[in-house]
Amino acid sequence: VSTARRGVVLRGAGGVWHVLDETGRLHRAALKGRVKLASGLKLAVGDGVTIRAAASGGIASIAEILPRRSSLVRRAPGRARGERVVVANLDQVVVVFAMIKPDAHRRMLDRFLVIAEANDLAARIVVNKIDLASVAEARARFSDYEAAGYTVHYTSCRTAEGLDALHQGLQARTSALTGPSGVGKSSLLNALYPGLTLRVGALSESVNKGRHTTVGASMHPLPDGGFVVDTPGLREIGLWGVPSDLLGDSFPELRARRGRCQFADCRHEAEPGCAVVAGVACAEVSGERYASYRKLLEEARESERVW
Ligand SMILES: Nc1nc2c(ncn2[C@@H]2O[C@H](COP(=O)(O)OP(=O)(O)O)[C@@H](O)[C@H]2O)c(=O)[nH]1
Ligand SMILES: [Mg+2]
Ligand SMILES: [Zn+2]
Repeated sequence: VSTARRGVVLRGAGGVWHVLDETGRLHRAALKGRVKLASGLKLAVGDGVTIRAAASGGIASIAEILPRRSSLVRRAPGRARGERVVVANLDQVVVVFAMIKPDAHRRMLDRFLVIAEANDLAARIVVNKIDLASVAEARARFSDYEAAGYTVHYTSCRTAEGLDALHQGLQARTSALTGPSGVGKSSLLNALYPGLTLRVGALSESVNKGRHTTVGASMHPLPDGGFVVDTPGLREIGLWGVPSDLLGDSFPELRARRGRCQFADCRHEAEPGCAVVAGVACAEVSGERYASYRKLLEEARESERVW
């Protein structure tokens, strides 16, 4: 009889899960039906598990799913049913954009940040390719995110600017790295971890080409501790079913003012005594971020009507 080992699920396909055990060995493992029932959980990438090696070279079995410290969830809008955990045990979402080529898409950035906030996950922003502009220009364009409390890394793979700080930000954490294609995600990872052939993005991009299939998340261990997680589905347009009444609290600078609104359930639209609207009027709250909030609020309500 083999002993149980702890491990973490790196990826899964067709009922076979790749589990990295605590000694650094990779196992192919399968989940038995009664494990699912006992825990009430569906296994997800990022889950901590215990596995039992197969007696004679076959596939290992997953004996137990360990409690989660966080989960990145995709919901059907307005419903608890149909919830799917995309990645378990993430520490942060790292959203990568380019200063130019392609131009940073602020609404898309706000969408990623809302998804992180709605899942109680920290987020940091990377503005790459700053060699193609000035740092002053980049800082001016993203200052409202810094004011909202986000860490913004200004980086260049060409000059290596900002890479040390980003490296520290990823160390010993599990980070979902996301952003549009062409902004430099693969280049950043190759610059940060030379010699490590991380295929983040490459795999999902090629598999997705011309198809409507969504490829599941995959985790990649980093040489100095921590993981980067590729979550291809996160790049799809949409709010992932973030309920409209959670939206105001998913903008940190709006959340900080809510207590000063006249109404406790203020949606920061046309209500009297709204501290957010007042903040926008005196430029203490970014007008662009507020415009994003209003647009995403409409979008969330629209999908709730449809559902
Ligand atoms: N000028 C400049 N180009 C970059 C930088 N980082 C990446 N690139 C280029 O941008 C293109 C897309 O990079 P890639 O890493 O494949 O982006 P990904 O799709 O996000 O993984 C490539 O031609 C890179 O050489 C940067 O910091 N500065
Ligand atoms: Mg790439
Ligand atoms: Zn308000």
